[in-house]
Amino acid sequence: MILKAVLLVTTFVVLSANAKSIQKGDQDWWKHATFYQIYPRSFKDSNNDGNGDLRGILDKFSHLVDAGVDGVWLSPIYESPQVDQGYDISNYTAIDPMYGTLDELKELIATAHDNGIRIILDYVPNHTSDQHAWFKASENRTEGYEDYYVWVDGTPDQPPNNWLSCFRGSAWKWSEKRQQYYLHQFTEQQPDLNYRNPKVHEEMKNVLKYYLDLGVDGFRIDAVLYAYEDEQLRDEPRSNIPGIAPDDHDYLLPIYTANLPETYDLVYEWRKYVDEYSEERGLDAKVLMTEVYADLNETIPYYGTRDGSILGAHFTFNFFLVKNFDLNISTANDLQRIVNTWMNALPDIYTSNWVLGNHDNRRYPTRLGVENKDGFLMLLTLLPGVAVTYNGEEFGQEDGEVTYDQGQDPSARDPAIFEQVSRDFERTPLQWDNTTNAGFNEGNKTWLPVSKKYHDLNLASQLDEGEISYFQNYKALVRKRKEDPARLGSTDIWAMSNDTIVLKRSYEDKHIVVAFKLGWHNSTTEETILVPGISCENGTIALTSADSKQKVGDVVSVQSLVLQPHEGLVIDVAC
Ligand SMILES: *[C@@H]1O[C@H](CO)[C@@H](O)[C@H](O)[C@H]1NC(C)=O
Ligand SMILES: *[C@@H]1O[C@H](CO)[C@@H](O)[C@H](O)[C@H]1NC(C)=O
Ligand SMILES: *[C@@H]1O[C@H](CO)[C@@H](O)[C@H](O)[C@H]1NC(C)=O
Ligand SMILES: *[C@@H]1O[C@H](CO)[C@@H](O)[C@H](O)[C@H]1NC(C)=O
Ligand SMILES: *[C@@H]1O[C@H](CO)[C@@H](O)[C@H](O)[C@H]1NC(C)=O
Ligand SMILES: *[C@@H]1O[C@H](CO)[C@@H](O)[C@H](O)[C@H]1NC(C)=O
Ligand SMILES: *[C@@H]1O[C@H](CO)[C@@H](O)[C@H](O)[C@H]1NC(C)=O
Ligand SMILES: *[C@@H]1O[C@H](CO)[C@@H](O)[C@H](O)[C@H]1NC(C)=O
Ligand SMILES: *[C@@H]1O[C@H](CO)[C@@H](O)[C@H](O)[C@H]1NC(C)=O
Ligand SMILES: CC(=O)N[C@H]1CO[C@H](CO)[C@@H](O)[C@@H]1O
Ligand SMILES: [Ca+2]
Ligand SMILES: [Ca+2]
Repeated sequence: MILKAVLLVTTFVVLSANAKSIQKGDQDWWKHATFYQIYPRSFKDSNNDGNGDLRGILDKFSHLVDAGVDGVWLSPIYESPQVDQGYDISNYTAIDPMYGTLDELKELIATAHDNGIRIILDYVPNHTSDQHAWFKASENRTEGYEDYYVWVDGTPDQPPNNWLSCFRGSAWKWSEKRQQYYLHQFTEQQPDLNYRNPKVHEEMKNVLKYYLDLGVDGFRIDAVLYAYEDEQLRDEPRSNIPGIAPDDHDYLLPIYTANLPETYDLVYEWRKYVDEYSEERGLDAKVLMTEVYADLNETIPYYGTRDGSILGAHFTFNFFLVKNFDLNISTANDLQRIVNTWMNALPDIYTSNWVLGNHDNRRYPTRLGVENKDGFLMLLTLLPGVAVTYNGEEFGQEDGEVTYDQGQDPSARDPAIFEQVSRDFERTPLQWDNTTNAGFNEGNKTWLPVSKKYHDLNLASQLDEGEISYFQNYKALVRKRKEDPARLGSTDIWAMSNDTIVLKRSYEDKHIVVAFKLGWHNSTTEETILVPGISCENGTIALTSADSKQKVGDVVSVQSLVLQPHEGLVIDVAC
């Protein structure tokens, strides 16, 4: 006990050296924030059981302070049988013992706030675990719980309709006990809650309140587009995408199981709830960010407006750089188009946001080319609005190596689809240093294998502030985001050729220019560009990609700027 107390004091002292505790009264704190997603199971394992945990996050908290992020979003830490890595929750208001205790969560919130960092929790409203007390009671037809889930009559061999689970096969599971089918849009251990029941709305608001009372600063809302389904249970039409197996979710067009109009209203209801909560108590805004993979025209309404005020999410994740950009076929023109399409669809009152990776997608250095990773980081951080970092991205971690036998992702339990579908590659443990298990723990086991790349690719090797490294660039870019042109400036983006993209952020007479020559069309030759829209001749190099020949502080001509393949430059211009 005494030892523990000493350790806590030490931690506090070390961190408070950098302390910039939260400025209360800043309602707009989130509008230009850098959010950092922690996937807790892979972050840091403090007790050598192979799984990352809350104590591990506390042990590494000084790294988040050093990185300079404004907010941390934790993927689920709640009690769960872990069928879908914690996205199958058996009790929303209990912490899974694998991750630690409620006291540790409280300590994490306090530590974060002492260091000026906000804490966002994951909120998983579409479904619970089949081990949740509500589901057990509902399956049992216990009074009051009968309609907590989507129950439909049928016979064991005839599901109610053709709907498919996101994780393959019918979305319906027969319950022997209740002699009815229940709906599950993910695994069969994840029964869908019934949002046509007002009691479910109450219960789920109580979950929000529970964590708001603990002082969290907002929620990332998981898979919300699946909240409602067609009441008439109509069959969905074929998508007619070639080569898709009949049990694959993409075999059908999800017109009756995703993005129903009621889903938007649900988000607006939660927004009202968190706004009222903070207004009544005189607190800073509590932020809602929604996870929706959909067409632009179905994504933007999650923000929602009426009479000039925003009704819905503070922002809904912009996944278009993740989903619509393919290293093999896309050009700088495509990149420009993806950025402009999003910006043009977004009314000025909405806050933009940019994402290159998360726990559901291949890590972007792997996806977009290891040599391109600095350039993409420059774009991600200097485009307007919120920037989101998936843990490990800040030091350039790449996908790990995972075999089928080592795989853990329930959506990929079939060797034929493993490589293509599994999300295990982006979930391997964080590579802290070049010690055993990359410093993730000291034990023999890890829940997913540590990537063999860790000997060369780890955070510790990038901590020297005097050397150009990916992490030093990350820190510098997070700081640069606070400068006027990045925070408030206008945005222009141009494709100069198939390979080269220029982003210009301008505020009064100050400009921040990102010039980036992507290297994927086998371009081996340098390219000379003229940065558009700038009247003076010279700028000063603020940052370079790792193997650039340019030096920070050098003066370069923006009228005739030479770029090498894969080179990314950030240039300050004043005129
Ligand atoms: C969830 O866990 C908390 C804390 O252990 C407990 O108080 C509560 O009754 C549980 N709720 C349900 C629905 O099981
Ligand atoms: C199941 O229902 C019976 C009868 O209504 C009730 O006595 C029992 O407590 C219920 N069990 C659960 C787990 O809800
Ligand atoms: C969104 O646009 C697509 C075409 O890109 C169209 O098929 C669809 O009906 C539109 N959806 C809505 C809700 O307007
Ligand atoms: C891109 O090309 C590489 C090499 O030609 C290939 O291995 C990879 O599967 C391709 N990726 C996609 C998404 O088509
Ligand atoms: C690793 O495994 C070996 C052999 O099973 C055991 O002797 C050793 O104590 C383990 N080390 C740790 C840190 O768990
Ligand atoms: C990492 O550690 C291994 C073994 O301890 C050593 O052989 C290797 O040179 C180290 N790599 C780097 C880049 O320091
Ligand atoms: C640019 O890309 C397009 C389409 O990928 C291709 O047709 C064209 O030849 C390329 N232009 C140059 C100059 O490489
Ligand atoms: C790049 O060059 C390699 C080897 O010269 C060739 O196999 C490949 O098709 C080229 N890729 C593109 C996109 O031109
Ligand atoms: C631009 O920089 C070059 C090289 O440092 C210098 O010779 C030139 O005078 C500068 N031009 C202007 C307009 O300052
Ligand atoms: C893209 C996606 O499906 N993200 C999450 C949605 O919810 C399911 C089930 O909760 C998770 O497995 C996914 O990670
Ligand atoms: Ca652990
Ligand atoms: Ca649902």
